[in-house]
Amino acid sequence: MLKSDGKLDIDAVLANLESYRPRRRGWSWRKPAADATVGSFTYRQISEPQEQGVPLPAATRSFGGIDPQPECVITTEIASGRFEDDLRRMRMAAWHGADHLMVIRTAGQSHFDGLIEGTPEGVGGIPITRKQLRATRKALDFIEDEVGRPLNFHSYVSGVAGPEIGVLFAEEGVNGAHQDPQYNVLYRNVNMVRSFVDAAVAKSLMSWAEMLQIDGAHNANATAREAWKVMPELLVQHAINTRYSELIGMPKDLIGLSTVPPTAPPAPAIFMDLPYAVALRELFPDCKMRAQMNTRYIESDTREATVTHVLNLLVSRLTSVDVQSTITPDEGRNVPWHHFNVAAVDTAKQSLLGMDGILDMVQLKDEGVLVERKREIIERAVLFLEEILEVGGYFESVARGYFVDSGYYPERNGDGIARDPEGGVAAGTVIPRDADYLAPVCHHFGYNALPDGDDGKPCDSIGGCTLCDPGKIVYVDELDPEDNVHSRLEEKADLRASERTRPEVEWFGDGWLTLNMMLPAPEEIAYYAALQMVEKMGLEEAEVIHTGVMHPTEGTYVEIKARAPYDVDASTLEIPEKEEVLSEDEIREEIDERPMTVVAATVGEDEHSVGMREIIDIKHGGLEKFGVHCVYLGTSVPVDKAIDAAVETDASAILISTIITHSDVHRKNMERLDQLAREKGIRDRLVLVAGGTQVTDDLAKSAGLDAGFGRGTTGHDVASALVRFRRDRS
Ligand code: Z97
Repeated sequence: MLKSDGKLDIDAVLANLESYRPRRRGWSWRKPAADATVGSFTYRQISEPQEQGVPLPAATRSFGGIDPQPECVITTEIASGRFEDDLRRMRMAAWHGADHLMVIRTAGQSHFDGLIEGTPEGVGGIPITRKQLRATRKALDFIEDEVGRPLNFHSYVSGVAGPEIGVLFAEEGVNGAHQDPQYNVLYRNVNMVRSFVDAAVAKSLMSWAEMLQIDGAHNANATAREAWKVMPELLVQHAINTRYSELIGMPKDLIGLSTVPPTAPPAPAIFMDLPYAVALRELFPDCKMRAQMNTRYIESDTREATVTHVLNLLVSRLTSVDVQSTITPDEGRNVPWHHFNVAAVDTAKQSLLGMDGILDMVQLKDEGVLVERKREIIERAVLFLEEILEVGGYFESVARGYFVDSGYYPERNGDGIARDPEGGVAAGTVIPRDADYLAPVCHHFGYNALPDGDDGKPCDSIGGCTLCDPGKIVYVDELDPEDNVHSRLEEKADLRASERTRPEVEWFGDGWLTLNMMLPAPEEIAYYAALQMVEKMGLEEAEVIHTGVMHPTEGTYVEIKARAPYDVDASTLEIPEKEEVLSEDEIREEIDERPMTVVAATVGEDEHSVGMREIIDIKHGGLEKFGVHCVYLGTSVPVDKAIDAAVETDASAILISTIITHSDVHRKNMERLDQLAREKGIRDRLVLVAGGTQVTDDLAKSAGLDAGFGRGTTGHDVASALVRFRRDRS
């Protein structure tokens, strides 16, 4: 059994996979919310809520933990390279609001010319296999029960094994896939005839399986020397794949266009990208838009990548988006890590919610530069298509290197990707079907012999195919005795079974951690100094993953990844019991009903006032914010004055603050406060609290006070404690 309150039980996922069947097929969209009001806010573009999840940080602290979900699907791209770790990453991302789990193989699937079994890790990652598809879909069933909404599982149909992958995906309930024959031709040098024939088969199967298709146009911006110049070509690539898919019978609402804005910082991004986005939507009004940020210029700076992502989200909100992709903000390092997957999902969620309803307030102009630029891009694309027809068609135009040329069409620089229609991987492997040809499954594309005189299904003659009768699917488990999921799990079996914990960024307990530091040195010195420092910390395999120049001589920000060769035994930790902090609303309501006055002072001969002001002033979220009436006496206040003021104002608490600690003066002041309150006979009705950098709760209590607050305390913490104390006493 999989347990909701514990870690994902990988062994339970792997058990009985031979009898696992996916519980549905096809893509799922989010359902518009029945109630548009969530907590204090009303939205215009949200969907039904999740049952469980992790809200945005501010929502947790200040808005009662609400977690509104935008109306469009949010993608996370998973690429840990080990499917057993992908599952955990999917769970984390789903809890933050991702419902499209897109698995990238770190090994190019296109390089495999057939299907393999098991879950071999091989060189650089795990290829597509039935076992890992099943395990993933099974884990997703469990995770979707946890979050209370459908989760879409997505992968890629590419390479000369494309038709086999199409069948496999249809059999195993995969919900979405990239499929675009142009990708194979241009980037994987698969023979063009073979690639288009294979695509017809794969698209036909995907249509039966009701999978959402995403095309490959975006690879042109990722590859082009100057990404923004490929705008006309992008429209052409979308058009070719969309029309081809339609002709094969794919419904338009399952055809997703991979729309990627062609610019990145420091370009005037919206000015250039918005006309492109408007053009795309105008040309393909019935298709779905899958929006992804531009990755062509992504560097190791996560801040920069995040802004690029947010600008893309603005385009999404100003036009329309059905699926919002979330390239992880560390894509530039080629290692998208767990916490960055989650960060990117949160960026999308936050931005989409933040721009909720924007088009109810602003309108895109239907005249002027937006329209002119849109028209210009479309005209260039139409001219491109006309030229393709003139020279004899798509194959000939690829042969001439028309695609991914660095010129802004009709300009050409002659550096496009040229492929030979007679060449490439698997050239000459397409042959006509015989009259009695029987495809391995129904819903194969093209001619498929029917039993004589029968108008049933082709597979009737063999008593059903694996799509019509899944009982016929043959499940083959791990074949390699060494390179398999069980041996990988075995390596970490001790750690999994123990209470020990190690950092990780990619795989369970891999020991990797990231560190950041700011060094007052030029970049080169900072680089090497940082490495030496990390070595002194006892970390291993240190590598600088990012440097940011603050000023050529004044300072450099450095990010490092390194491996911790040790772990911590959780059972040895002494974790202090945490006092639960009341919510802001609860405190405010209570103070509203029963007003509270407190006296506050920095006592003794101490002129520090900042800490105390932070705790009481409304500006910094102090006690005043909750409606507490604060009588602030100032600095260097004698302790007896604080007591007198409390009597005069009928205060329910005294807050004293001391920073100076020589001769233990902070402790003596606390003891004196308690003692004076007793002498006056008012100790019972007063809550006495001390604060300061050297104060701890234990110290204050041992000095006779009710509570002590040290570094990091907020007004919210103190307000919560005061309300609780007053409740206990009444
Ligand atoms: C995305 N960020 O989300 P191979 N077919 C098409 C593709 O675009 C791809 C493959 C197959 C990107 C990441 C990059 N694209 C994905 C149309 C990959 C996979 O099996 O690795 O050769 O190709 O779109």
